[in-house]
Amino acid sequence: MADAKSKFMEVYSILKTQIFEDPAFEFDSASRQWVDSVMDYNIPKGKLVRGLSVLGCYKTLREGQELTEDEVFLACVLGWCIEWFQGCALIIDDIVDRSHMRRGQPCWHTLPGVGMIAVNDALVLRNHIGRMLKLYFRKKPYYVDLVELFNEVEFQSISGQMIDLITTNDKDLAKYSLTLYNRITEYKSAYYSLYLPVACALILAGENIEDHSNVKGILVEITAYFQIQNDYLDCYGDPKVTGKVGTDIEDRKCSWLVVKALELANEEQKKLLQENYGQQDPACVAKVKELYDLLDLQSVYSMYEKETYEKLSKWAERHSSKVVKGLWMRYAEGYVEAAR
Ligand code: DMA
Ligand code: MG
Ligand code: MG
Ligand code: MG
Repeated sequence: MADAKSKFMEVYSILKTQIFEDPAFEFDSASRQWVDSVMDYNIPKGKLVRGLSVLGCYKTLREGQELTEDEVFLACVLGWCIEWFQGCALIIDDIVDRSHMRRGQPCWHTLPGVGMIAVNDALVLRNHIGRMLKLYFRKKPYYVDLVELFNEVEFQSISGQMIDLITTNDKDLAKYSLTLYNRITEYKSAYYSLYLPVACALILAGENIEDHSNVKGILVEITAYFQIQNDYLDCYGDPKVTGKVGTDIEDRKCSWLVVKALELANEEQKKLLQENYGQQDPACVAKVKELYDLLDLQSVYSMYEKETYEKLSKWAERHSSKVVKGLWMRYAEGYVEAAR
């Protein structure tokens, strides 16, 4: 694992060098330095679980066969394309969620001299992906499949982000339900976080991803487990551990916690939520948190977490796709969702 990580980091440096040599740009030193900081600040500082999973899944699929140097390299390139996508998505997510901390450092858009340039920086990162795919995969028979995969997954993620955001315009919390919650989670997180690494590995292994649509169901369930953890930590996590400060209550997010609170609350408590949820005022946020405590949401979450962990472990163990089992173990072991 440590080995895989250092190999992965080596490939990061190579990719950066290639980006600077891109014939489409004549980088002067200021723009070169800018792009360099955009990448270093926003891409390699997470847990890299998604990126590393491509190589992990690919190895599982090629069980028994040693991968060549070149195969390992290409798997790392695709892993980095996912991390690049994540870097881009998080820059935008932190702007629209009005967040200030990410991965233990101030969010990119809050830095002096960055501000709303961050919007364009996110687009720059997204466009690097197309250039990397072209550079390393243009001549492969599966090139079109890869490009389409990244396009499709991007569309699903930004659509999920859109639903996550426009839901908060609704002043009536009555519409916040587990069904809506699951829909948001599936689109904003599942496809790029879990399906994308698996699909990249399948394509590298010469498989047709259309033949593996049976992995989607369990990947969506696993994502729900991690997104619920993410929502829980938004309120109850220690910023020193999660690397960020939550904003879900202020942002009126359709978070798992508020959905549970609405399920458990009596009429008076629902009224309190209606009046205080989604307000920037710290006094309102405190009232919401008090209600969460009164409803003992920490225990409700613990129970959900334990049951679901067991359920998913059994399900993944029995799943017909060996990749699913490996992926579940990798994510469940080394993964603090909050660190993204
Ligand atoms: C959105 O979920 C995730 C992305 C990037 C598609 P979120 O806003 O809850 O994520 P986070 O808690 O990490 O800001
Ligand atoms: Mg966010
Ligand atoms: Mg968000
Ligand atoms: Mg969150």
